[in-house]
Amino acid sequence: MTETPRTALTIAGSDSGGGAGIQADLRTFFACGVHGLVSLTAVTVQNSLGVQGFTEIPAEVVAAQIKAVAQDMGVNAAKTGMLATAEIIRTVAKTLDEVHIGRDTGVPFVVDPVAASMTGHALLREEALEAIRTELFPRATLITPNLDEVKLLTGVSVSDKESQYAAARALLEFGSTWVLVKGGHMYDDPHCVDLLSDGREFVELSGHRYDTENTHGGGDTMASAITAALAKGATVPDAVAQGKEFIERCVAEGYALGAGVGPVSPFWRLKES
Ligand code: PXL
Repeated sequence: MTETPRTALTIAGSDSGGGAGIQADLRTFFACGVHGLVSLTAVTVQNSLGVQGFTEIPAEVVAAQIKAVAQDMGVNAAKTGMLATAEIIRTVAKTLDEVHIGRDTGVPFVVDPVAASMTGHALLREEALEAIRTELFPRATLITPNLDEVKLLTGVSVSDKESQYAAARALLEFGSTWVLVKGGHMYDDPHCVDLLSDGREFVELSGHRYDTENTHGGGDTMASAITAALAKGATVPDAVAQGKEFIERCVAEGYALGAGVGPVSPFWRLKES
């Protein structure tokens, strides 16, 4: 009989263009060999040129999806992406406690604090930032902000190594076990250096910077690859190292689709296996 794979749950929004959101999460989970479970939070209307708008799913339906899959199928690791509203964030936090997912439960929980699309369209109502800080970060095994999200969440503008370390320390104050401050948006750095820390250990992960336009869904893909590795039992530093290696290949193999920004691609993993 076929062995049942480990499971990873994504709590996130849909991207009609198929490159970010739950679509990025599910294709990454598939490429990484874990079974993807979904709690849908919002439906965005978008293509390669940008987000035209979104509608959120009622908070009780977000909670019901989490409970339905957690109680029957079991969750080995979970992540959040676009959460849209403060009400959804508060409901997700309460529901994760009920089904025993989070930093103190043995089921790792990754928070990717998605605030806006790459083209700058808000994917989170402004008042919801505080709920991310107070409701989600204290429950998180790992948080994975990019530099725009770091600025929104802490006020720290990261421009060099020193400010990246300061941002990591400031973010850990909100209560996650680990923080990954992604340096990819420091465009004058020829490398993409991400900083991982739990407050004691500081690990710099350096990657190649590719000259490409096609980076849509990059953050979601990296967080999902990390979540998949955690679902398979990796430690946080090992899972992040695996996620970094994975996203680098996905960026290298991003493709043009539509007139705007194309998606990163996990297809290389399927060709290799
Ligand atoms: O990449 C961030 C993101 C997450 N989730 C959804 C998105 C986007 C970016 O556009 O549309 C649904």
